[in-house]
Amino acid sequence: MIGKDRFLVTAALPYANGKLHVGHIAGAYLPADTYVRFLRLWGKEAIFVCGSDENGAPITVRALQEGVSPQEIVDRYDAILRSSFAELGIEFDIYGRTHTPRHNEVSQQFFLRLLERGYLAKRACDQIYCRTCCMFLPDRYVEGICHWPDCGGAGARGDQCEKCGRPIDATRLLQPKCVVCRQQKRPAGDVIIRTTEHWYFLLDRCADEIRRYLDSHPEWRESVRRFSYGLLEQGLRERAITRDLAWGVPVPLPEAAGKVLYVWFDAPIGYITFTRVLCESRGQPEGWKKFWQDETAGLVHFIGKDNTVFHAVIFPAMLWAHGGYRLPDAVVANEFLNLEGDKISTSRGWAVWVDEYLANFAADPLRYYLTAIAPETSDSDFSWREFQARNNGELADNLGNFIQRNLAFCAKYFDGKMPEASQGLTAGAGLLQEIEDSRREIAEHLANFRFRAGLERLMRLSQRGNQFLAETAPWQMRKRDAAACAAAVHIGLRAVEALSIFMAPFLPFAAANLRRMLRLPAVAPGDWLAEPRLTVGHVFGEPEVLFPKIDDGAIERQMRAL
Ligand code: B3M
Ligand code: ZN
Repeated sequence: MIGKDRFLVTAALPYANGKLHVGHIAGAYLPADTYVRFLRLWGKEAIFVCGSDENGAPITVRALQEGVSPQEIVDRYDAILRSSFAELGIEFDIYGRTHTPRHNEVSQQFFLRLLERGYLAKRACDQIYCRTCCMFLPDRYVEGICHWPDCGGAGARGDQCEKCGRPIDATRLLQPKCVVCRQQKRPAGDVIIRTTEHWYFLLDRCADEIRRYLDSHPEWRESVRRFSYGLLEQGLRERAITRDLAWGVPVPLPEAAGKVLYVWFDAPIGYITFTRVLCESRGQPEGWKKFWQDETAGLVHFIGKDNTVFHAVIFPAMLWAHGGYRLPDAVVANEFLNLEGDKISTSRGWAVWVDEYLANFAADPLRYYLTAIAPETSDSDFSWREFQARNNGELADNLGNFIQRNLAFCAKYFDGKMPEASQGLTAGAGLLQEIEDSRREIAEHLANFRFRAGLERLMRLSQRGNQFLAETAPWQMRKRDAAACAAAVHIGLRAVEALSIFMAPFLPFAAANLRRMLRLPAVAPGDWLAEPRLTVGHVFGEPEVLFPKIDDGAIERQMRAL
């Protein structure tokens, strides 16, 4: 896919009913941002699309809990989400909102097209109704025992079982309970099954196409393929895509008053809405089509694994059933991040919140750590002690140290100017080759969504640089062979320049600081493959500490706050 010229990269739309924690960032947003930054450095056109997921039950129930309007909830959290992403350097080209007239219009058109093409059917159906709340309960707000015979897990929600991950029919949940009542600390609501009518997406009719689609992507991560084929084996079933709720995208049919589109129907369409709004804002109202209708573009979704069913099966089926759309090239799903050995839980407050992290630490150490332990193929664990160790022992003592030593040495003995490079320094030839090997191998890893491996390869280049300094010891060589010393420092600084580019997708803030120290322009599209800019006599800026160490006290305060 890396051969394509332009890319649309999306990250799962976070619900605008809560703050972001490190699990969200590790799950989808950080790898997506790293990937987009790399694509641009590689010389590709890339647009990065995300936005607040503002419709659906998660919002209405939070509003009920707080006794405020859903609009107040989404306004509050949309602002918090935006600032958290910005401060982490997760930079979208558009960060939209789904509770907007424009998104309603795009979603309703999509719905009517499916209806016209015969992929929707109206069905009377039984739904869980809470007589205490006087409302039909959305899936996420019914909880009970999973109805899959080989699971039977407790805590299954009305849409998906947390234990086996399979889709749930809320009316088949065993011992259903109303979550809204529980959260309102009321006695368990009087939950009954009541008949209503909803429109169903005939997903079962898309099974053959979805199988062909999955078969065409053997390169996808095994976890996504296994889960998606598993759903096909169980048999795809039609899914209700409307709800008896006041908050959401109104169903565009006269007989559907009081009903809205199911949030998981409209949310993925948000990727299309936001692409259209972005292209219109750039004076290219038809520009969205070169991403959504043109296979020569790369279309990549970044998600957490609990969103796999919607991104690898249901949304592609919607796009196919609608007609005129191409299907995504890649669905990159990370597994879960745990915290100090336990599952992150917003309800239990067991989380490291992004805004609280940023009040105490810089963004890059978190970006570094979350990439270094990224749950790409299995769950991983955030530990404050390890966070400190990796910042101090790797970012500071390896990468920061190598950069610092070269610039400080150059400032002290070469007047802060890029020294002459004489030939014949074999050790230097090894490091120059290591730079070229890293350029190719890091790119290969990032182009294939292997972010941990890409970062490890970057750190290996820096380690090799530190070894080079130890082997050549320019501070000793200076007295006996000034030319060879100059060559060693020249080559070390070439490695520093290469690192300023290769680290940029992972550590954008440090890369920008380093470029300033090098008196080089900020990294720009295509720099990954560009010729080195540093020439003999280039004047450097003052070296500064790129990665300050984190002391025990700062970590102990965080651990106590958990
Ligand atoms: N907001 C679910 C989630 O945050 C949902 C993602 C929508 S992506 C179209 O896990
Ligand atoms: Zn209730």
